[in-house]
Amino acid sequence: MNARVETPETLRHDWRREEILALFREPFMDLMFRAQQVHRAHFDANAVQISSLLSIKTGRCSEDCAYCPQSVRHRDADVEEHDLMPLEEVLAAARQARDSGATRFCMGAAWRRPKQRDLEPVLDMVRAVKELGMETCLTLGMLEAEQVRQLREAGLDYYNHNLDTSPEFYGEIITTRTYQDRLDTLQRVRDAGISVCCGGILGMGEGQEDRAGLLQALANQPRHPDSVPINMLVRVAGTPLADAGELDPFEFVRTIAVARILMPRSQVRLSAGREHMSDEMQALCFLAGANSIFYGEKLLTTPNPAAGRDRQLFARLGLRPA
Ligand code: SAM
Ligand code: DTB
Ligand code: SF4
Repeated sequence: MNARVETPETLRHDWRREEILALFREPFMDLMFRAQQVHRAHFDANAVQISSLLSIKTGRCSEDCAYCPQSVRHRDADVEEHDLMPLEEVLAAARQARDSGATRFCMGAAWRRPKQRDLEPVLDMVRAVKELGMETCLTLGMLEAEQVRQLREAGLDYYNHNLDTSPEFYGEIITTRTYQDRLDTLQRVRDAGISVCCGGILGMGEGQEDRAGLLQALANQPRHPDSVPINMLVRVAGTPLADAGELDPFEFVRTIAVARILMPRSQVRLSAGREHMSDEMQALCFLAGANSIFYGEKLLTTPNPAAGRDRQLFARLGLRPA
């Protein structure tokens, strides 16, 4: 095994697919060891950053993302639709998240791209959540440069926009916007100096090639995303992926480990899908280099582990909120 620890000076943006696949094919123990070495060179291995999520506008989205219960095309998916929430309700949720230990508050809206009249109240939310002393994150779909500028001015810390999967598999999952559309929004966000949160979803029927392709696309951007959410597909009834086959849990853990090795200084977030993971599986993900989670009993529209279960897990593993 060729275990060279990555240092900031050797952050790479030229990963080849074959090199990444070679990492995926390493014996599990070797891969985990290497990921731990990289992880410990850059982070406190016992600290996990905690983010909390709120869906500020739910459902009736015009996009056709096959995994998503919020698409207007997936009428059989059961979500509680609502327009943009009032500021006071958002603030109450943020306060509660802060008081239970979250340091970042992530607000998501089911839009293809926000209109100007949508964005203005969201700017107020960013300002108000920052005043609570929390980091702010938004995920609103595609953005124009002027919108990014306004978000920057309001003090937004992070923008989440996922690549979701490899360029090759992408067309199987979404047809209403292109991979390049997503890369363009990410570039605008990066250029404005807002931290980028960008990751993907596993277990959508993609192959290992595609998981490697997703990580390649993430790592080979001009800067590694500051935060990399790795979601396990939540199979929601009424969506085209409701019956997707289960991904081998070890393959999920391997993907986290490879993400850690490729993007040594990024926060790798064990995101959606924890509700159906055992504590042992989550511990393996942390061992592979995941160092962030979503905390609180709801993601956007689907359940997340209850706060009590997470507190217990942290205590049993000796993990600390970062
Ligand atoms: N509409 C915006 C967008 O797509 O950019 C923001 C909200 S969207 C729900 C945020 C992300 O949640 C998606 O990019 C996708 O990666 C993730 N997501 C949505 N549904 C999911 C599911 N069923 N399982 C896992 N992740 C999911
Ligand atoms: C991300 O990568 N995962 C979060 C967040 N970014 C916005 C969303 C997960 C959503 C899971 C399905 C749902 O609850 O609707
Ligand atoms: Fe809309 Fe986002 Fe869901 Fe796609 S993932 S359907 S863009 S809310």
